[in-house]
Amino acid sequence: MLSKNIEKALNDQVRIEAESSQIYLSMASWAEIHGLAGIAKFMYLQSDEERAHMLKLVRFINERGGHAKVSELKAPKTTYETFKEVFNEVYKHEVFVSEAINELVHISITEKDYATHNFLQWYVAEQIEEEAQAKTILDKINLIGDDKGGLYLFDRDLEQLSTNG
Ligand code: OFO
Repeated sequence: MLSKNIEKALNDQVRIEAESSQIYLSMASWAEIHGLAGIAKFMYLQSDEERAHMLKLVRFINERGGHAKVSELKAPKTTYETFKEVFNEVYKHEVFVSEAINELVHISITEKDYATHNFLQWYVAEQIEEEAQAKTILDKINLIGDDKGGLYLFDRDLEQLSTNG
């Protein structure tokens, strides 16, 4: 059974994951109308993944005797100056999500809720991966600079990344 405190903290994370999905969906749409098909595909996929993260939390909360709540979401930004700005924001956002997960882990330890603690380990591992991926992509972007040919290849790379995994 979840304590009220943990239930609330998990519900806050439901909202964060839902907002992450909206942010990446908005980035996908921006990339799509700017002819960046690879980036769009990558972002649509990220958006689906974030929704899956949200659903996993919803099911866990309910399974543990809580009530997962679907709440109002903050509207994401709709326009970006450059694709570099997009990925800077992805990286910053993933760091923010990792901090939120860490805080949740901390609460689960203080409350001695080891079932929740165990459940959260999947998110800890996922955040390590997502932060690393965002960082690798940013490093690539910094290598490309303003080179148009580089952007073309980068977009194609992301298309492949979204197809392979
Ligand atoms: Fe939900 O994994 Fe990123 O944010």
